[in-house]
Amino acid sequence: MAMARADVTATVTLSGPPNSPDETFIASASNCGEGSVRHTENWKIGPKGELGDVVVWVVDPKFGPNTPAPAEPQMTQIGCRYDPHVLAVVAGAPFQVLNADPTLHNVLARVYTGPTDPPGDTIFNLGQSYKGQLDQEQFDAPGIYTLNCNVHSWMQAWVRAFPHGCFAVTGADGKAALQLSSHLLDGTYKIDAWHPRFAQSQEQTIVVKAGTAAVTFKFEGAKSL
Ligand SMILES: [Cu+2]
Repeated sequence: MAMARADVTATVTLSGPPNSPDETFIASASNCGEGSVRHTENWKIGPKGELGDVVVWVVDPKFGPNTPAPAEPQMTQIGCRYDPHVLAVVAGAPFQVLNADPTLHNVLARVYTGPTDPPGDTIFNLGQSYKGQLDQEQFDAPGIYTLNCNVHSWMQAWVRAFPHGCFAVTGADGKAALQLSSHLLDGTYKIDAWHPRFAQSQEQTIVVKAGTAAVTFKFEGAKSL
């Protein structure tokens, strides 16, 4: 009997306190559906250090036949925040952008050039004026991009675009199952993880058998931006 194929799964934890913990601030905004007391969204850390908003991907995946196209992701503006805070997409493939607020947002997408440099080229600047407005956008090149809204200065999200669909983003439980990974050919792969508050590569090696492997990443708070 053939062994059932499962996903490549990742578990990500943070050890020690981060260098830039979240802070509370007052936002002046109407029709945002939330109070004016807000907090920055740098960290999603669980009780045991489970780290959310971490993008995990196979570096150079080799897929078997009949591998389906990955699901089309969506970025939602809700409560004058981006949901999710960190999104992964396939370069050259469309993703959806939804305004779920009864107010004007614009989505300014720029190239992320590093923690100390100003943002790079503008990729698109999408105005969304009404609740329910749904548009499609895409990033043609793999890379890291930031989204900002000029109406609500605190709104920020990250989008990481890949040349393939074998990636996932950890939830609040620090866990992720990489989409399409059950279609990987057996073999040895590099796998990496990225969180917006870290500059270092976390690359390690996994051996995938029957589409399955489990990997653990540990980020150190002391090395965070
Ligand atoms: Cu906005």
